[in-house]
Amino acid sequence: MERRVILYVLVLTVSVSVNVILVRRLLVEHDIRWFHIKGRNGGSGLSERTTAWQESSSQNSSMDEQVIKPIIEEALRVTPKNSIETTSETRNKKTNRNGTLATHSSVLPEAVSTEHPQAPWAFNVTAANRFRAELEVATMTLKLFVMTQTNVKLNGSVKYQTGTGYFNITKDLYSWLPREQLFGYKKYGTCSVVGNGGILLNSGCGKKIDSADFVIRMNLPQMKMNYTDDVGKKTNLVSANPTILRDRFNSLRSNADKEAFINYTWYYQDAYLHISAFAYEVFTKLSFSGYETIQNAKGKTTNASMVFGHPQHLDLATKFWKGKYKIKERRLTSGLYLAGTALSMCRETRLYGFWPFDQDRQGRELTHHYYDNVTMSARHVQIRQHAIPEEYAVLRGLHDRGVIHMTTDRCSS
Ligand SMILES: *[C@@H]1O[C@H](CO)[C@@H](O)[C@H](O)[C@H]1NC(C)=O
Ligand SMILES: *[C@@H]1O[C@H](CO)[C@@H](O)[C@H](O)[C@H]1NC(C)=O
Ligand SMILES: *[C@@H]1O[C@H](CO)[C@@H](O)[C@H](O)[C@H]1NC(C)=O
Ligand SMILES: *[C@@H]1O[C@H](CO)[C@@H](O)[C@H](O)[C@H]1NC(C)=O
Ligand SMILES: *[C@@H]1O[C@H](CO)[C@@H](O)[C@H](O)[C@H]1NC(C)=O
Ligand SMILES: *[C@@H]1O[C@H](CO)[C@@H](O)[C@H](O)[C@H]1NC(C)=O
Ligand SMILES: *[C@@H]1O[C@H](CO)[C@@H](O)[C@H](O)[C@H]1NC(C)=O
Ligand SMILES: *[C@@H]1O[C@H](CO)[C@@H](O)[C@H](O)[C@H]1NC(C)=O
Ligand SMILES: CC(=O)N[C@H]1CO[C@H](CO)[C@@H](O)[C@@H]1O
Repeated sequence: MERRVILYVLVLTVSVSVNVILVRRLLVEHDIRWFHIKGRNGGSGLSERTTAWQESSSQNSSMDEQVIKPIIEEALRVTPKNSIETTSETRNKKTNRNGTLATHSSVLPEAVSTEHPQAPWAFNVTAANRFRAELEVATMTLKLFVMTQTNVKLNGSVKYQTGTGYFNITKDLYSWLPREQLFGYKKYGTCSVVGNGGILLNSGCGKKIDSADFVIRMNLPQMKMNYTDDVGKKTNLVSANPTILRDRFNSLRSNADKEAFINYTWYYQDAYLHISAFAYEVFTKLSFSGYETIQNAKGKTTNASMVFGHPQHLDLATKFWKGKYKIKERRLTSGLYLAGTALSMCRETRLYGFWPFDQDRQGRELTHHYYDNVTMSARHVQIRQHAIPEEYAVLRGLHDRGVIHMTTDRCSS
């Protein structure tokens, strides 16, 4: 049967990442080598130095145990009686694969309509708690999600997620960091994690998305009024890929570029913009510029804040997902990264806009993003470092087990 390659496309938008060519170009464009220390053998005295994370884990491993032990205990506790669970039998009935997906049936992993009355779906609290605990132990979201004055040390260094470089934690950077982790383990009841897939257009899911306690979006998506019915308008955390600052805001070179960026953050209200400043060395300076731009305008022309993702967290999350599910890809998408992070932070994680197919179940042609007019097939050529179908299958599996919920259809009003 002919499998359509269109799959290599995506909903999750491009991640925390750029390709090598872009990296090289930027390295030349911005002379920013001085910003980081070279690798261990690069003669910068790094042999006696470790990352802040390594330091803290060796100096006080009891702290990790103290954090994690109750998590595990709680996960293993008996499921409360009043939790609603459907049987996996009910859930796994492939009732609605039928009909609507003729052309894709060979590649769709159970395209279950989550709104379908014949397949009542409910969170499996036991399964969710177990998976959350496993994920937390492996990725330490509670401790490491964003860089804080607790998980890095002044005059210490962090290791870049990619490559061998280190970055010294200067006084300035240190002063920019929040004192403690802002996003706790199971801190929120429900979270919406919003991918940018074309499936959201005309979905009517806006109200449902906004009804969550905490709304996570990715890659600074378009939030114009036009889309509110479909994607909502509430945002608590949004990832800001440095490539967006480069491509859409001209690397924040001029004041006009900065103003345009600040202006654009209006849509995110008082959200945290999460930037991976230490995934690639070439983007650190631009990320700092983003931070300063926001900070200078804060309370005046923007209410948003910027936080730096901890590269160690990104690294651990990458290892967890790739290792556990044998996903072969260069980089995780921000979709899977943030969905996993939400799983740690939220009791109930609901995903929207994750749908890597070029049609919906009714055969409607979908665009790549809900806000653009780019067809999936035109886009897929450009996305090579991610394994979107595999990631989708992983999330689908978690949905089927009641660990997360995926909405992949229109929302009934
Ligand atoms: C380790 O962490 C625990 C809990 O935060 C704290 O009580 C203890 O004093 C710490 N020990 C050291 C050596 O820092
Ligand atoms: C919920 O998940 C647990 C752990 O995976 C499993 O043992 C149990 O059968 C599930 N319950 C239902 C109703 O599916
Ligand atoms: C960090 O380094 C600066 C300059 O080298 C020094 O003045 C300061 O005391 C150091 N701070 C700490 C906490 O090590
Ligand atoms: C980083 O810190 C180390 C040790 O304190 C120092 O030798 C090195 O020059 C620093 N690098 C930068 C870029 O400031
Ligand atoms: C809504 O979309 C139309 C085109 O579809 C556009 O002309 C208009 O400017 C948009 N309005 C807003 C508020 O973005
Ligand atoms: C900022 O937004 C306002 C209102 O949407 C608009 O009038 C103004 O031109 C924008 N400024 C920039 C620099 O984009
Ligand atoms: C910031 O928040 C305040 C209080 O909600 C609001 O009045 C103001 O308009 C907001 N400013 C911006 C730039 O969004
Ligand atoms: C999207 O592209 C199609 C085909 O090029 C065109 O007919 C349609 O008007 C475009 N829609 C928008 C919103 O730009
Ligand atoms: C419209 C359609 O495709 N109907 C199919 C639904 O599934 C049954 C059993 O799998 C098929 O026999 C129908 O043809």
